[in-house]
Amino acid sequence: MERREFLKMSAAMSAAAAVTGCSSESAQTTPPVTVPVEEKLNWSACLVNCGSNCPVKVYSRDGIITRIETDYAVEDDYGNHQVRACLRGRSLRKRVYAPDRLKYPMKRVGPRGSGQFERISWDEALNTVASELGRLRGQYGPECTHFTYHSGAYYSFAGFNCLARLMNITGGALGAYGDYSWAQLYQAANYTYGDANHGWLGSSNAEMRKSDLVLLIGHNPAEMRMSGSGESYDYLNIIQDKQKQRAQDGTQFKTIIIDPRYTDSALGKEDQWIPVRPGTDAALMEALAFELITNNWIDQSFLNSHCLGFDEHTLPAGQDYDATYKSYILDNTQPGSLTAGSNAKTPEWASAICGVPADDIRQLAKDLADATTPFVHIAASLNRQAAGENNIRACYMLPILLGQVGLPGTNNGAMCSGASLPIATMPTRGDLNTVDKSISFFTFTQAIEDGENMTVLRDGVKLPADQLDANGDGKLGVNIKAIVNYAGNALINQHADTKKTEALLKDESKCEFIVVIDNWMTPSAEFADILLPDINWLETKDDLINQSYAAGDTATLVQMSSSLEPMFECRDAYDIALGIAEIWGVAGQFTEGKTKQQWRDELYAVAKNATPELPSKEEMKTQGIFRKYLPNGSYVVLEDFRKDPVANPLKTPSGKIEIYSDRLATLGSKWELKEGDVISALPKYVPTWDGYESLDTPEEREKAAKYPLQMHGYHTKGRAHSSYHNVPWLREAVEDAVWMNPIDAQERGLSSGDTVQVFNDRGTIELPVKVTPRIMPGVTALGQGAWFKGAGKNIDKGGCLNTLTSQRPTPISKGNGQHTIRVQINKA
Ligand SMILES: Nc1nc2c(c(=O)[nH]1)N[C@H]1C(S)=C(S)[C@@H](COP(=O)(O)OP(=O)(O)OC[C@H]3O[C@@H](n4cnc5c(=O)[nH]c(N)nc54)[C@H](O)[C@@H]3O)O[C@H]1N2
Ligand SMILES: Nc1nc2c(c(=O)[nH]1)N[C@H]1C(S)=C(S)[C@@H](COP(=O)(O)OP(=O)(O)OC[C@H]3O[C@@H](n4cnc5c(=O)[nH]c(N)nc54)[C@H](O)[C@@H]3O)O[C@H]1N2
Ligand code: SF4
Ligand SMILES: [Mo]
Repeated sequence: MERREFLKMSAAMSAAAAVTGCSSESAQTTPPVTVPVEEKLNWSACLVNCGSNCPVKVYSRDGIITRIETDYAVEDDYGNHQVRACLRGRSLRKRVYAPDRLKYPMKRVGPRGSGQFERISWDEALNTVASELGRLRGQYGPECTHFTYHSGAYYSFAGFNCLARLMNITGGALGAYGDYSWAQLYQAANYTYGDANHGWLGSSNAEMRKSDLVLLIGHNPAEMRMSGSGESYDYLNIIQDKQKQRAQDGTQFKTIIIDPRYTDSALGKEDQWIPVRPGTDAALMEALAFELITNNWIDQSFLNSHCLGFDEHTLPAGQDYDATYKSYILDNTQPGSLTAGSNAKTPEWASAICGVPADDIRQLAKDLADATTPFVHIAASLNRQAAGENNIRACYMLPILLGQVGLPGTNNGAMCSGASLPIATMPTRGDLNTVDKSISFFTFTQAIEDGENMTVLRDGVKLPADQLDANGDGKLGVNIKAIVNYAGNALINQHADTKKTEALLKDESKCEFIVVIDNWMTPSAEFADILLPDINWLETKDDLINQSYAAGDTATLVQMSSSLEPMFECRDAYDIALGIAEIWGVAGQFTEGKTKQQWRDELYAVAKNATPELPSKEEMKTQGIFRKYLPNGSYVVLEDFRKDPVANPLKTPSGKIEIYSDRLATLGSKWELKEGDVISALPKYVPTWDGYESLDTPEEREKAAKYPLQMHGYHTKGRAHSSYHNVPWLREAVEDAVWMNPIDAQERGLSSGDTVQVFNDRGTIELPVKVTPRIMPGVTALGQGAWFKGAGKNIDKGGCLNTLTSQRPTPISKGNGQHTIRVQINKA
């Protein structure tokens, strides 16, 4: 059996090598194989976290993938169009047959992180996991167990939910709130619009069709929403139509992109690119506000009726004019006056910080005021900066000041809503979780180091009310002792400061047990004590998947079937969780007496019930995909609130859009903040650690001089995070190189292709440089997600961006400012 599977894998690898013209080690030793069998087609899906879950057509012979195709079942008419996979999905065959695919359960035999493993049986592996987790959970309580962040496999059935379910029915695990994507954005939304739903997801993409000015602030759909049916497709289709119409009859329409890089979303498709220094958008927004206010381009009646804290007309309780946004922007103390003080947020003031010429700021303000339906889209990239919460709040002010909220063709600044169709997922039984404490996802390394002493007011620990003292403070009281890392590479690669994480994880007295469940030998897998091989997406059968959380305007359901057997000894998460449940004697609770097939049929029935037009399971096996354009129609965010703010109040304490947040004023005065961290009632630009303007301390000034270049990350076409890194086709197609402006390159004597060292106090990476005017001077950028190769070494030649990033949490959400980086770059 095993030998046969090895032969199959070798055959697949040599087939892949024949296509690329490369030879892999195994290809040279492959015996000839006869492949007379009929080719089969199965629909499956790409389950990464890029916001889509594209269907893929998997052709196979005798259980070996022969080729991957994408959807072309319908004519490509927009609205009923093809849902095509991007370059990554199309390379899936290479990913399934990557040489580092995990084949058997393994245990660590060298020091942790050394990558030395030995094959063991599933019995031994599951018994070790069960006994180690049992031992630690018995000794420290279930709250010593932590699931590290994971977004590598969006299964609806045999995925993470099975492991969460196992933990919950046996006491639970330490909670983690927030995520690497949007933690700061959730808080900005929460404090401004009352809940994350009204600031996280905004109007649907289709509303752009009614807009005459689309402003993308750090939004780059062409690279980070690449699905052939996703947001990038909607965006391109809409702007192409609008630009055609403009050429024909002069209809007003403009697209403006604010980004330090000239992205693929631009490339001639934009009307204007405004490069901005990373982390300084808030200063730019304040100058735009200055222009809107002083030219009387604001919507005063909207500000009066729907907002709190703009000026003397909507004073927050107990405050006077000095506390309002208008007073702050104009730096004056006289209600009704437009006289500006010496600290007014003028275009000249902002220009020195954000790098946008003052005249361009004035023109942008005028363009926004002239537009009848401006559509403002702020990307999550701005929230991954040191003052992420304030960046997003500052940008929300544009549509708010203009009163362009809740109306057709507008957006309140949030990321576009994606269409979706309901499906059911494996129930996790969160109701049985006995652990009522949680930490911010980003502070798990701190909780390994010294969770016991992490507090509510300093570290953002969340405790139940009865565990808080009179001041509202309290300690977490436990360290993370056991980690379950499933379908995630955030144990080290995707988390910040890899060298610091490496040192922490290597100390086995701290986190005593780590189980990693993955498909490949990733940097996180190398830190496992027990390593379990999951099956691959293309090997799964009968999972109904929706098109994830950023599907764009076309909702899709995909039926995953397979003619492949799981390779080698791989097992899916359901079987892994059930195996441990059996050892712990809770198999009955885990299965509820149902077989796997019964679970899957039941979950399908729920989806079918919710969408009766969905074909039967059998029909879906051949049809593969079910699509529906705008199933709930186009959506305008805050439409009801706009119509009647009294009848449809927001969930903020005032029921209004809170420009001034009393809750944040309280947090700012009560929480223990690090030097330079600001939590302010009003959205405010503030200098930050490792920002363009350094913090005003001797150490920070010295650091800024030592590391003169700003750097920021971005989500590259070549990967979804670290996923797909091990596909050589993609490494060739999308070079991992640090982008640098010719002015900075000339100063350093660098040309494109030179190998450089990029370094700061946290570490050094080595990789090629790409010299290009597509990035502004003084700023450098690197696609995140390359695999860390710096364990035990001084230089990370893998070029993992997180070797340079900081674990210092952001002020409110205690989240990840991973786009805030300062470096120096020299020729290697
Ligand atoms: N190809 C691909 N697509 C992906 C992913 C992936 O890894 N690969 N990941 C997915 C996930 S989980 C997420 S959360 C999203 C992330 O989506 P985003 O957070 O929007 O993506 P980023 O690429 O980080 O940033 C988008 C753009 O913002 C710019 N930028 C960086 N800092 C600043 C700043 O301070 N101001 C301004 N104005 N612009 C700035 C970058 O140059 C980049 O072009 O992407 C999703 N899509
Ligand atoms: N510097 C910097 N760091 C960042 C970001 C940034 O912009 N800059 N972005 C952050 C963001 S927004 C996010 S969402 C995170 C993403 O961080 P992660 O959620 O860690 O995402 P991936 O790197 O894609 O890792 C997914 C893992 O799942 C594994 N996997 C894939 N399929 C399967 C499967 O079927 N079963 C199992 N068991 N495993 C599987 C992959 O091999 C991989 O190890 O990264 C964050 N890190
Ligand atoms: S990476 Fe995203 S866009 Fe590309 S195929 Fe996979 S799901 Fe689709
Ligand atoms: Mo993300």
